[in-house]
Amino acid sequence: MIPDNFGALEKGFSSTNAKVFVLPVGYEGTVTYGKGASKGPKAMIEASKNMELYDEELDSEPYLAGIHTLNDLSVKKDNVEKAIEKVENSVKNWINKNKFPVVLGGEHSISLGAVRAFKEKFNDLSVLQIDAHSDLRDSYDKSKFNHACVMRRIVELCPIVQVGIRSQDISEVEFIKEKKLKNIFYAKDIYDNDRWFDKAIGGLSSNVYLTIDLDGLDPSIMPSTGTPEPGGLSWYGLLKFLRKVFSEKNIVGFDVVELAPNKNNVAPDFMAAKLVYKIIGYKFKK
Ligand SMILES: [Mn+2]
Repeated sequence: MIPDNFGALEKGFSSTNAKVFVLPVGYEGTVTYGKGASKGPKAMIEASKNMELYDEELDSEPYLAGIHTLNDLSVKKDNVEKAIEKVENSVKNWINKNKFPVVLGGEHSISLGAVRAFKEKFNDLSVLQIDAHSDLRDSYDKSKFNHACVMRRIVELCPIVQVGIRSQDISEVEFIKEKKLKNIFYAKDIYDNDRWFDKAIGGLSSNVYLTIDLDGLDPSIMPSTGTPEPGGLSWYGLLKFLRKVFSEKNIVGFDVVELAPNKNNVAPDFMAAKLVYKIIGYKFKK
């Protein structure tokens, strides 16, 4: 019987003594187009069970830090604010126990709960977002907590750096101008070079929460998202950037959201799982 947890780890590495706590949040309530994000966490965990645990880039075995997988946080579909609050309370609980939380989505709106929890603990918190969309609308579909508004709610709490952006509404562009937001790295400017790395990292404070909407990656490699956009980040491009971020900043926790799995193509599920594992490796590499 294969252990049913992230990485299919034996008890010694998956108990509550682990440093990393994986919090699956299969919440999907405000998604506007392609559905299926509620199945994202399960698909990532399933894929992770078939993943090799040695990392050749780091020459290490990231699971040795211990990875504990929690039960999915079940939340009613029609109550996004409740979902955000539940994520906040759960994350707060684990950071107070000195765990490193990894939130698996689910739709992007849940990231707000994690950011609220970290903001309480780290006054200087900033948020690094990988995404095709800037998610800066004030409200959408009559809700201020729609997944298209998540970064607007977050920027009300702390500074943000946005990477991979290539899909916006004019109201978001006006907001960016009005607030003089400087740290938006458009896909069109960054896809073929690394010159932006230092500037992007320079926009972050020392304690950083990382939120990865998988549609930040190119749909040729990550088609399993509700709102795919052409011209996204590459696998190695993203990893190279993240590795530099981890070498210069203290990442306090992260999420990977918006995986809408397609049972006819499991490669994106494996990619999402591997991304989570890579990031755990960057965090805990000796
Ligand atoms: Mn997005």
